[in-house]
Amino acid sequence: MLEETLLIVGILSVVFMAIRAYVRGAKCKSKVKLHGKTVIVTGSNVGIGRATAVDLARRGARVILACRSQVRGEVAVALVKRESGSQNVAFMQLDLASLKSVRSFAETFLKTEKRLDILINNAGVYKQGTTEDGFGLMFGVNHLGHFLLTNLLLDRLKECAPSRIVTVSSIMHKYGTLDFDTLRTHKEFGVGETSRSIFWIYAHSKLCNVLFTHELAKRLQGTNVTCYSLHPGAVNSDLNRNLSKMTRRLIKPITTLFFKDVEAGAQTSLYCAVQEGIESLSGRYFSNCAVQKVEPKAQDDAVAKKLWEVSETLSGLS
Ligand SMILES: NC(=O)c1ccc[n+]([C@@H]2O[C@H](COP(=O)([O-])OP(=O)(O)OC[C@H]3O[C@@H](n4cnc5c(N)ncnc54)[C@H](OP(=O)(O)O)[C@@H]3O)[C@@H](O)[C@H]2O)c1
Ligand SMILES: *[C@@H]1O[C@H](CO)[C@@H](O)[C@H](O)[C@H]1NC(C)=O
Ligand SMILES: CC(=O)N[C@H]1CO[C@H](CO)[C@@H](O)[C@@H]1O
Repeated sequence: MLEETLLIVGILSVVFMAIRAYVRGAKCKSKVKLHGKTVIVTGSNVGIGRATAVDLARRGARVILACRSQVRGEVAVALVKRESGSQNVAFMQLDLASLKSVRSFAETFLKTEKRLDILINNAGVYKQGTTEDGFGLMFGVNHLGHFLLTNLLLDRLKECAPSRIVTVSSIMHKYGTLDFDTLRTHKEFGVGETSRSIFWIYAHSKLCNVLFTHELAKRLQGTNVTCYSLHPGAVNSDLNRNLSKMTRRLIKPITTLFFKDVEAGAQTSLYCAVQEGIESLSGRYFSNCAVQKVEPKAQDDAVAKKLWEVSETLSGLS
């Protein structure tokens, strides 16, 4: 009886470890060091962003944690310093749900920092709400705030070329559509009143990430600044924090077994940020540390250009 139990426990552990190893996915193998380089990671006080920041700090980069909460940001700075063994980590306040905050972040950054070599647009929300400027929270934070931020930092990135812009999208972009009529008549682009609409609006915002990167690459031709969008994998993070307690309890066994931990979830962001030799893939979408094909709607030149122009207007750039 005891032997049988031990055997079953043994087999289950091996199966569990095999599944976990498979789930972990590809690893960024680049050994590139980043001494003398400066990196910004948005939304880096927890989750994929913080794991990304730790790795970049280990490589010797000066890492700026661009987070909306001073308290959570400072706590994260201490943690990233401890885990990376680097002291070259700093917090700078950035609330992507406020265009004013984005502008003041960029202003402070450009005044106080000399370089910008890698910008990682990582912050994201999956929840209902409205930004300070009256946009839907998911459109405002996931797309528009990062659109403005990137544009305000573009000259510095060009001065420091070769440099890179990495935008964390999601496989959910496949369910997204871009309805410019909705955007014209409802500038908030959806607030997310029901759990169904939250799903769809999140998907739209993640499609924006892919199309933004597509158009950005064109505009950056000849500058040695390159850009990439990506899916990090299904990652066990706090992104689901706004789901009900019941739902979170229900999906817990699934996420524990089948979702990546945040270190594994950071690998494709890191790959896009540092991997040597991917410059010719600027504008493309990555997953599991490899470039992926996307559907026509996610590489539509005309739609990407229109999204850019609409975003310029909405963010007050033009
Ligand atoms: N987890 C997944 O399975 C998965 C799958 C596909 C794509 N993604 C994408 O991966 C990225 C990282 O997500 P995660 O899974 O690491 O989620 P997370 O643990 O919830 O982290 C999200 C980060 O974004 C920050 N953030 C939210 N609103 C912000 C705002 N207004 N201004 C500045 N920062 C803000 C959060 O800060 P606070 O702590 O202050 O809220 C947090 O640091 C997101 O873009 C997400 O869409 C995740
Ligand atoms: C881009 O990089 C190449 C190769 O290093 C260099 O020859 C070229 O001058 C650079 N172009 C710009 C605009 O910096
Ligand atoms: C379950 C849960 O936390 N729901 C919250 C999701 O976010 C909205 C707006 O931020 C809150 O009103 C809900 O209570």
